[in-house]
Amino acid sequence: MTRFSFPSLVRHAFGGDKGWDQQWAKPEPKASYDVIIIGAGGHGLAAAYYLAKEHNITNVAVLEKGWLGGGNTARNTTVIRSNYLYDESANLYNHALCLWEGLSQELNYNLMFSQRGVMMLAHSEHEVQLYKRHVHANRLNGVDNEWLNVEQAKDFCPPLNISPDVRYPVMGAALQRRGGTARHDGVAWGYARGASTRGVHIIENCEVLGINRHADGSVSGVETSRGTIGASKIAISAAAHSSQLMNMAGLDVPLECFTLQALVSEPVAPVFPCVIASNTVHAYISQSDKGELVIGAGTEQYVSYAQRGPLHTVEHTLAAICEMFPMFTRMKMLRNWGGCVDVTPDRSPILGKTPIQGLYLNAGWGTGGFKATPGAGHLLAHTIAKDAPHEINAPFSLSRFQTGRLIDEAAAAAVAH
Ligand code: FAD
Ligand code: PYC
Repeated sequence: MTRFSFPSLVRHAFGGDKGWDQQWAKPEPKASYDVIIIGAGGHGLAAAYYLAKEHNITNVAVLEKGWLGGGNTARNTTVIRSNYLYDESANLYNHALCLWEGLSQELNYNLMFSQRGVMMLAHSEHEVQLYKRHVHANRLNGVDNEWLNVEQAKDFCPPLNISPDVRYPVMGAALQRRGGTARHDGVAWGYARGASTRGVHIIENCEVLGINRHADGSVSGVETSRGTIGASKIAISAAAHSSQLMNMAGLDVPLECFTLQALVSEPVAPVFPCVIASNTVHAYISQSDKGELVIGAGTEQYVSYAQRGPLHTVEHTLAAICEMFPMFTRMKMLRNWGGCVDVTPDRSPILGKTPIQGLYLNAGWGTGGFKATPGAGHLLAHTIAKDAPHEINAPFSLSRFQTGRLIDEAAAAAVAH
């Protein structure tokens, strides 16, 4: 019988004896590909993986200006849920959640996906009504969500302070038990390995500087820091930089960027069983498998590409966390950072074709695109392969900002803004 030691099992789960960045090939760019995906975040890599796996399109390059998975994929707080209000969004995010549920097995990569439950706190009568509305709408869409009274919320998360004497007492909570967390970089690495083994070229340190077009307007390739590369299909999946790339193709898009901050504490023994978000006090929290408390703030109120934010926002968030969970008052924080998130006017993403033949856009995921990673990649791959959106992402077209058929999900964010 083969015997595995614990370290060897862990090594196996993360790709055997190879270092994390040796698990995919590092080819030189070719002169041309069938498909170019701009941005090797989780979304771009997932799209490449599904193009190869489900559509047999393997002559694909993923171009990344930095290193793989170093964008918002590396900066997010890994909250996964699908409790969005409208039918279109419930379908979209639930599609992603269903993919998450089998993804470690599919990629043979331990994504540490943990359905520990996401609880969203209500602190006012308005929020009670709002979250109850979400619960009913979700259940009609087959998305699990349940309303908890104050004592039930405390039972689910014992560290929660339910005293009526705090500034914003907890009045109840909406709980999605299938929600949870995953290892953020593992997702990028798992998809990268899966795509690379199927022949996809992942090319790091390759910044796209221009988008070339034929005389008939269709795309012909890109100018990059490593030379010109041809392709008849190009997908922009570059999060906060997507609008700049769309500008290179001559199109303006309704996207604005804001800084979103997060921080982690020193690691401690398991004390926090779930994910909790509170929009009213601008804070959310979970505990990683390493033991760190993972804490996030609300979005900054000014437009910026900065990947850092002001300290007073974080101080405000920590004050709120200490009031909700007094046992954390003396925790030490290890590090804090910011990411730049791209936001649409209706707070829903854009995922589909553009007016330019051969150009596809996946952007506008704002504060909530990590949870969507498998779904966004899957649907982007479908859209590229068929040159038409899947029925799930059809409502998320760029043209909705002309037709006015918006999907207003501002209230569904777990992040205050
Ligand atoms: P990215 O990972 O940013 O990938 C885009 C890539 O494109 C980058 O690697 C970038 O370098 C590359 N790129 C850009 N321009 C170019 C160019 N010109 N040429 C080549 N490459 C280029 N979402 C959740 O669902 N749950 C959360 O808990 C959550 N928490 C968050 C917390 C913070 C602090 C932040 C900042 C975001 C959070 N998000 C969360 C949002 C989530 O991180 C993003 O929506 C998601 O990671 C987007 O993935 P992506 O693959 O599209 O983007
Ligand atoms: O979309 O659930 C979310 C989220 C939580 C924290 C940041 N984004």
